[in-house]
Amino acid sequence: MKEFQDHLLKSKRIVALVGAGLSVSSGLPTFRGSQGLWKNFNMIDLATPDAFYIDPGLVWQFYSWRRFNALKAKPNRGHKTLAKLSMEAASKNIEFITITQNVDGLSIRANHSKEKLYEIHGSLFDLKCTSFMCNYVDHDNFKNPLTKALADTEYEYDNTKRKRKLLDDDLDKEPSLSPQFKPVKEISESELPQCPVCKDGSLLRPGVVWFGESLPLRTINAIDNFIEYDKVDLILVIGTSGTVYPANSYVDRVKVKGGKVAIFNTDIEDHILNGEEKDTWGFKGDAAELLPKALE
Ligand code: BV8
Repeated sequence: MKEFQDHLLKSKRIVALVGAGLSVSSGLPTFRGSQGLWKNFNMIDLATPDAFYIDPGLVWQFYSWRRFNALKAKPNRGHKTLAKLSMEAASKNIEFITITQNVDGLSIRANHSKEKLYEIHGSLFDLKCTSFMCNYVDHDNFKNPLTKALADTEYEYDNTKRKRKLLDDDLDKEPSLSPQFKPVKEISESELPQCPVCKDGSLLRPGVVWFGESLPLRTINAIDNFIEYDKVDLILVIGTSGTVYPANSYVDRVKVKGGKVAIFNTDIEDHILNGEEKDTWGFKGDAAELLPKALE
């Protein structure tokens, strides 16, 4: 940790790349560790335009369940540490940004500086019209449930059992949770969130980036500029499996320009933990516990 902290103190340009693991301590499930958690569906299979086209009622129940749990969740010490760094960076003459793949809104609620936070996959609390002719977007809509029919998706994601297992090696095994969900039910389009502007009553959809959809260009350009403009001294890779493109491309882009990497994850390969990976530190554990120790 000392070598890392020495480098941190010298770093003038830092990027934090955040994934679902940062929100685990706030009680929210990851994508990878939660296969089949949501009513025997793979969450990845629900985060696609096709899934929404085929069964908007099912996808809206999935997102209503995630909105409910994200609203119930509280930012943890990991979110707050990054937020504090974002607020203090300028006074320490540090250029800092957080790139989050998470859509749970917890970084903003932790008072992270808005202009230094890039929610590259959007937010559960943004809604947008599905009609090509309409550009209606509703930001920061925390109404819960969004419609009467979606009220039944207020399930508790009961991860108390997981908490005890948080650092166990069997984290990747199927969570031994009995699904706490009522059966997914048929919901007609008329009972789903509708665009208030469109005359033809188009559906609203969650303002997130689904698999197969491109990320907001403005966001991508801003991140590219930050990474390419000048050498990033350090990228903090926090609670992410690195499976999703283009988020996962940022680590190599920093490394190839001479930046160093610090990984905070409950699941880290031995060669990284043993310091065998060049310019890479690995800190195994819960990001909510590790970040305050490492960064404050
Ligand atoms: C794009 C929003 C191009 C929705 C998300 C093959 C087929 C089809 C597509 C592709 C393909 N190959 C590549 C692609 C592209 C695809 C992709 O990467 N697919 C992957 C699955 C292979 N990418 C895209 O489609 C992207 N778009 O490429 O556009 C394009 C260009 C022009 C025109 C059209 C298209 C869009 C990707 C965005 C998808 N949307 N989210 C929603 O959230 O519902 S991504 C989604 O996955 C979430 O954001 C989530 O964050 C992410 C999963 O990643 P992680 O955050 O890393 O989460 P994960 O569960 O995987 O890992 C958790 C980690 O935490 C683990 O390592 C675990 O060990 C660790 N952990 C657990 N507990 C803790 C912890 N760490 C610390 N502390 C703890 N306590």
